[in-house]
Amino acid sequence: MLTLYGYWRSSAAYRVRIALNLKGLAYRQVPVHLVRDGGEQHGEAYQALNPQGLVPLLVDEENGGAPIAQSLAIIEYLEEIFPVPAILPADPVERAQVRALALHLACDVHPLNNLRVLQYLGRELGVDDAAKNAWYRHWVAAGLAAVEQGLAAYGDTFSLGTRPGYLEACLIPQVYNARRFDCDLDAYPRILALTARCEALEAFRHAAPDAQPDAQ
Ligand SMILES: N[C@@H](CCC(=O)N[C@@H](CS)C(=O)NCC(=O)O)C(=O)O
Repeated sequence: MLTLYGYWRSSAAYRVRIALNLKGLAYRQVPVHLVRDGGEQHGEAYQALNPQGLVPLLVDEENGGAPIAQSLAIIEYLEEIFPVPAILPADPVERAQVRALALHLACDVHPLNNLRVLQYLGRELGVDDAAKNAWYRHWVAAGLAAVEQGLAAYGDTFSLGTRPGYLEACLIPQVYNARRFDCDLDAYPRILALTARCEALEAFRHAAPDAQPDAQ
């Protein structure tokens, strides 16, 4: 049994839910409330599982049950253990290009806008909400502009041709975040079109934040 510790609005957990669904894997969810009581991710029970204090976290009972943190480590683990259907391209160059776009979102954009970073800006540095939103939108715009250029390679389809995969698992949660913070996305027609194609698919609909059992 696969168990995913996550939070409905966590875009990193959303990536993993998409990957699990694209692979058709059944999984159990354990919600970790990131806000209530200061955040369950900081509590003793969760810290014992994941000292990084972040979601998602995956536990695969069939494979020893050792907790695996970090969404991309989890997704790559799933790709290794459940290789069919693959979510990365077979060609090494194409695979590296997909990873490069996904990593740009996951490593260069998302961490700057994560909950604890925004909390630090507000609580420790006294940054007001307007300035925090400007910060947020600045980094999203920089990241999405680069990804928009990168998507030119994929035409009007998906990163795997007829179907979405790793790239879309990272992109669609970032778009969800951007919309949540009212970022203007008009400058990214390829991203919007790809997002619409993905959002029509069951794997993405079932992974969406509002469809999660802990959604509020
Ligand atoms: N690089 C990590 C990022 C994980 C992450 O930032 N998770 C957020 C939710 S999207 C979180 O747990 N935030 C809790 C906090 O900031 O206190 C990954 O890809 O898993």
